[in-house]
Amino acid sequence: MAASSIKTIPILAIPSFNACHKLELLKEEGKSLGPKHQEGEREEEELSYEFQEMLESLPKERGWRTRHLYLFQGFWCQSKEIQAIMSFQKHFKSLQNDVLIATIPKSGTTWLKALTYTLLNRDRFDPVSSTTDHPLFTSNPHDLVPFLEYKLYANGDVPDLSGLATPRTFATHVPFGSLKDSIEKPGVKVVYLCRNPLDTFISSWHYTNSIKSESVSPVSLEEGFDLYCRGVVGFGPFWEHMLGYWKESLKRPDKVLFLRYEDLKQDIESSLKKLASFLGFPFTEEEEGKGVVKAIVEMCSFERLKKLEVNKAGKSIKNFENRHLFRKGEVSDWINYLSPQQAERLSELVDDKLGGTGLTFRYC
Ligand code: PAP
Repeated sequence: MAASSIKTIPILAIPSFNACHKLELLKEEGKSLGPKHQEGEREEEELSYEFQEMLESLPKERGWRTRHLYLFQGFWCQSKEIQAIMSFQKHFKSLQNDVLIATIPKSGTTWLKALTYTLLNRDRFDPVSSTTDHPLFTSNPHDLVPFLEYKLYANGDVPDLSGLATPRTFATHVPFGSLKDSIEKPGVKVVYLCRNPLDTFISSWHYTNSIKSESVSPVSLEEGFDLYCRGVVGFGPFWEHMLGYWKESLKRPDKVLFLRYEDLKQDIESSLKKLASFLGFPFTEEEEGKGVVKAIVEMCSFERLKKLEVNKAGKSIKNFENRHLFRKGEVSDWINYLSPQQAERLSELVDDKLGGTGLTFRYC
């Protein structure tokens, strides 16, 4: 299932006369898409005027990586992602047995993609005998399991997904409520990975400041913390994101598997076996005897992935450098950044929002 084999059909509307006219006016005013414009500004200016008008009708806040986050369908999102989400909601047709990996950013998406890809493709690419020829050694996990909104439907494209190997495996950061009909086909499985909000915040803060455009001022820890606690973070509020998938996993445990990053860190072999069984590809005794589980765990480990050339020097999502996806990979790094008061405020917020739902976290 080479992501590179996916063909895309551009469907960006040809600008109306009115829009073209506005473009000319902007050029005259010196506001055109010149090279002096930085990525963060360009992201919004590349959008059609009709779309920009729609954006203007949405509540907005300062963005972490781009100028603004917009409140779209009840969650905070960047403009380009909104365009892609609208395209995927309109055009994506799920097939029986599709697998969808869902996370809020910085919960361990890259790790879960690596594990899922390696386990689902173990007949084609034997993890035990693979030395250097496994796709995971030359491709970042984000290229093996593409995001609906960052890759497949980005820029208004409508991809032709008919030639993909099955089970087709995709990923999304979109909250459960906005997946709409895309997972309702029988046999479609959703795997949600969650991480304690204190570590997720610190990971998000580091990442967005590492990849943001120069035209967007850095988000200080205090400012980011305040935005995060107010729910203003990509695909947030985080508590609503988590609760959407959590409730669905309780209602339909055969459809939605709810995993926690901290549990994977504590016992990755058990978590991997649970994942394989949920997806309908359990490990046989023979495979376990041959060391397949251990081989997958090792291949997908933070230490192994971080050292690969593709993850040191390559670029995947939106052309951001892969190396930023492999920072520390630990539980409780928040202790090194948050004051006791901040930690208390965020834990109280988590208790307030998630208390009584049965969803709890380990922070250390
Ligand atoms: P994404 O949602 O933007 O794709 P995601 O992969 O969820 O990002 O987040 C990266 C985090 O997962 C990083 O956490 P940190 O900032 O606290 O270090 C990264 O280190 C961690 N991570 C990446 N790969 C692995 C892995 N194989 N095992 C454990 N953690 C990992």
